[in-house]
Amino acid sequence: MAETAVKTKAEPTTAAEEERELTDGFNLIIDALKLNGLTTMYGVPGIPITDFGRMAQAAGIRVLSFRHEQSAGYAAAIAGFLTQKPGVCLTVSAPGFLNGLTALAHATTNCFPMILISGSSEREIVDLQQGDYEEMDQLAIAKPLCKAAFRVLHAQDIGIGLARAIRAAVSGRPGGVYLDLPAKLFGQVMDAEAGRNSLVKVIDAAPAQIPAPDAIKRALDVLKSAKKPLIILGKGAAYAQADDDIRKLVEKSGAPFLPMSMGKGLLPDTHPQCAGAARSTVLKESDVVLLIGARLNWLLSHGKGKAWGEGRKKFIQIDIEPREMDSNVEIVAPVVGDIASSVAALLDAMGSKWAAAPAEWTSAVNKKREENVAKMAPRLMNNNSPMDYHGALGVLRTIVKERPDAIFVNEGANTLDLARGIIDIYQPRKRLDVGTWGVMGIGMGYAIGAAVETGKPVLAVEGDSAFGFSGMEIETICRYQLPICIVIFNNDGVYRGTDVNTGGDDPAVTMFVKGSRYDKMMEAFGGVGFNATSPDELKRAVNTAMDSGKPTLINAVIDPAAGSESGRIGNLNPQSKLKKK
Ligand code: ADP
Ligand code: TPW
Repeated sequence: MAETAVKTKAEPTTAAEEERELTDGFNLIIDALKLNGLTTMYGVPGIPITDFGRMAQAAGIRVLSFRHEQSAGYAAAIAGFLTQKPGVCLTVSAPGFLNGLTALAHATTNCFPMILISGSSEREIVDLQQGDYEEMDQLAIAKPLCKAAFRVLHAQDIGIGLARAIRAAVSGRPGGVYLDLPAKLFGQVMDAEAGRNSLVKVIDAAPAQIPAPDAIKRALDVLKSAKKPLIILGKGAAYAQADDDIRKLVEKSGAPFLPMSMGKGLLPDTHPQCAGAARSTVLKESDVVLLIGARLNWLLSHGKGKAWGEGRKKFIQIDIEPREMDSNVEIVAPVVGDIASSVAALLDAMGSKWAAAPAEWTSAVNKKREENVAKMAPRLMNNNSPMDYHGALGVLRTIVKERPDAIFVNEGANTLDLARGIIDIYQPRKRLDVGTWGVMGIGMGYAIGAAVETGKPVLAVEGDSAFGFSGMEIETICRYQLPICIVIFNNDGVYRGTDVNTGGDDPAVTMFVKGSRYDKMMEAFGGVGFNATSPDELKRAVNTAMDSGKPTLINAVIDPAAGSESGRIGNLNPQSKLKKK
């Protein structure tokens, strides 16, 4: 492509040039996105991307405008998880970019493919730090927080720039990619045919990574030697969309399986091999553990210590990222490959005569599971008012059972931890939550992204604090008329609503306005609001919402004394050894 074919919008065109068909940065970005099947964007408009959003919309791209970039970014992140295509978030420069960056970092941490596209200020001014409108060296700031970051300066490089972003996001371990588009780029004019020729349709963006036959043999030798095998299914396994083979592998092995939070539903939580209700037993007592798309990070107590019975386990790990192996403890059988190829290879090599896990082990796990389920059952049936978590979650559990293809979004502390344990999930990728960082604020972005990408109804169960991080997006939900039902577990505060300030008249640090009516917020935007004070009322309200498909928010009044500090992870709070004042 000759340099002379590129002009900025401001430069006059010659008569000969006017004869030619021309294109510009705006159109080339749109064409490049469409060529690669990226037909949905989540963002917030403003200089320099407002017209770009309008033009994209006019060209048939679905552009969902949010009230805050962080929520738009979370929508894009979960779109990536659900579709295996990078979710696209579009923001303005500096502050908009920074708002979106949290979500990009979150996507990277959770291994979700996403592209954050931000407009940026004039390079010449930014580099000399002369104080441009929303000046910021965005590329430099994004780099350490994402998987890859690129800037496109010339219209003829848009095709390659987007191709690089797509490949970086989805190949290998998926993650977040930043694409910096300076304001000037949008208006750059070039010959239309040359423009078309400069676009790239990415072929085989996430190539299969076939595991080595030796690695498969080693893994099966270790698995065969197990007396007490356990399979852990992480969100990488859910992402991989190898659902049938994963199910076959688990069933053929006969081993108990433990789903991580977003791995729930790969096999139903009610499957006879599911050890979710015997979690601590299987972690402690297993001797061989097969990890599929799950990291041995804090969520699995780093694979060692008390939670794992202090003993040394043999770990087999399937992961696309070679450096994940031995990250916390020794992996005796690393299987480096993509999950679909690896699970298929394992199944193939297991053949038809694979001996299922020893019955002594599986029946011991079943017994424990049944005991724990029976212990919990009566608590889930209480109709107390104000509600406790178990009473409220008991009815939601039945509703999810009756509507297994609804997507369940979940955040909070007690609201998260208890719902994870109590609410069974029946299909893959139906439970979306706070992920590796335990981040509050994903709720409305995830709900919107999930509804838009899948067309399925969404049930979002939110702590009142958690909801507050993205609450304004209920206007977005009403504007696009999405089939989302939000249930807020309102216990008047963060964790609980009973904290007292021992040093003055200000409310305690974890307290909110007592008796708030979040349902009224929804009504303000034309959505449906309910106030539910008992499990019976909650059940009626959720069923009405799910039947209608109308944007609905239910304020579920929870006993302020019901929760515990930080839910299940209170032990991570540092404690002062000094006497409290
Ligand atoms: P969880 O929090 O559910 O335990 P993690 O996010 O810790 O799950 O782990 C997901 C893992 O899955 C990551 O290590 C990532 O590299 C891996 N992964 C993601 N997609 C694939 C894939 N298609 N094939 C193989 N591994 C994958
Ligand atoms: C971005 C810290 C973890 S959980 C939580 C906070 C503020 C809210 C818990 O209260 P909630 O739920 O939602 O009312 P419940 O059921 O216990 O009453 N900022 C970010 N992420 C995190 N994780 C926090 C703060 C936190």
